Amino acid sequence: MVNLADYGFDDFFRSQAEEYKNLMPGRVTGQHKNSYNVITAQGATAAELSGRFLYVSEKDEYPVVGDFVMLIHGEGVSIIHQCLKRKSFLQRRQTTGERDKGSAVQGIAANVTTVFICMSLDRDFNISRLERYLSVTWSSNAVPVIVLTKRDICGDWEQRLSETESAANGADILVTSKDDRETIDRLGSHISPGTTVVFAGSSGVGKTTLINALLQREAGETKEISSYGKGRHTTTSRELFLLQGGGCLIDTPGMRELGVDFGDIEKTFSDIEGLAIQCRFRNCTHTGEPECAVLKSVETGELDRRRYENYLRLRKESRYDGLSSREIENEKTNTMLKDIGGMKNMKKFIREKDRQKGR
Ligand SMILES: Nc1nc2c(ncn2[C@@H]2O[C@H](COP(=O)(O)OP(=O)(O)OP(=O)(O)O)[C@@H](O)[C@H]2O)c(=O)[nH]1
Ligand SMILES: [Mg+2]
Ligand SMILES: [Zn+2]
Repeated sequence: MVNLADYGFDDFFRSQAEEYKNLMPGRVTGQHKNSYNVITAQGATAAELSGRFLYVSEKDEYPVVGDFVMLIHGEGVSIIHQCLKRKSFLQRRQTTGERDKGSAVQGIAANVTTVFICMSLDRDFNISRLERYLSVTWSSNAVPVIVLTKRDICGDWEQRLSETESAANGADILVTSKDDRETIDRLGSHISPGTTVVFAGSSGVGKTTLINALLQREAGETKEISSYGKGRHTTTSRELFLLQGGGCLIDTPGMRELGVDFGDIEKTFSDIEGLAIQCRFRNCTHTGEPECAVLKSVETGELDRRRYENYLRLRKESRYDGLSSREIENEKTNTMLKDIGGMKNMKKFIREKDRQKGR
């Protein structure tokens, strides 16, 4: 018998589940192309979405690892009929190259308490990417913890730690090394019963290695790597594990790029937002207006230029953020017009159409 409470099934989910008298609750532990692995009180089962669910739901409403679902337990395959409301939802925007392949956003994990943002202290180290991960995490409703890995093979790790501290903006930072048990235990102390921690970060930074160490097991494939981010992903799917002392861990394949549509830029860059209060204009964009407190801080060196530029970059990517629905529509129209060659061309195009219609 499995106690679903160990998997984080609490009153929030229980009260939702009570509305479905004939269905059994379970948590998604694995996700494949057309099927899921789900853990229920009766044990692990393979499951598929019901025809009705597929019919009435949008793709981004489909369950992901970490979701609590309501199903009918079958002999072979169980059938999922409902996905319960989420406490948190970590999702990424697909980058431009991927966009045409499917929906614009992709769910990574649901009902996550903490995101361990894993970054290696050697070649993978990149503060701008960290700020990206922080933004996406803050907007998911989970709390970020920065995990710097591979301390053993980085000589000047203290320098990199202090760079990380200046970008963390309040998030906890842990430094680890796979063979240093003390650092692994410190990681474990951030995981408590009932919580769910997802390990995110580039391929090869050591996510699975850390999970194996925490689970004290050999399973979960890791691979020696010679190059980063070249598509040599060792972990190929997301998977949820139960930790002995309580708590759930989710392993994910490294992401090559992380778009920030839902990025909560304000929280990651609250220092810049704080400065902005002193700008002369309330709607200052900090890109050249007179008496701009942000630009002034960049000039005096108080605000790191790299951080300022990354802020502008991320803000531009997530420009729909914080706009009213009407403003979003306007924004999209402007982008569309820009895409086909600007307003002038659009007018020319309309005139040409009118001419053809003989107006
Ligand atoms: N020197 C050193 N090597 C490490 C450390 N942690 C992991 N590695 C090595 O880094 C390589 C990649 O580790 P993985 O755990 O597979 O990395 P991953 O983040 O799970 O990668 P993906 O599954 O592709 O996303 C393996 O060869 C590990 O042995 C560490 O602390 N120190
Ligand atoms: Mg892995
Ligand atoms: Zn300004």
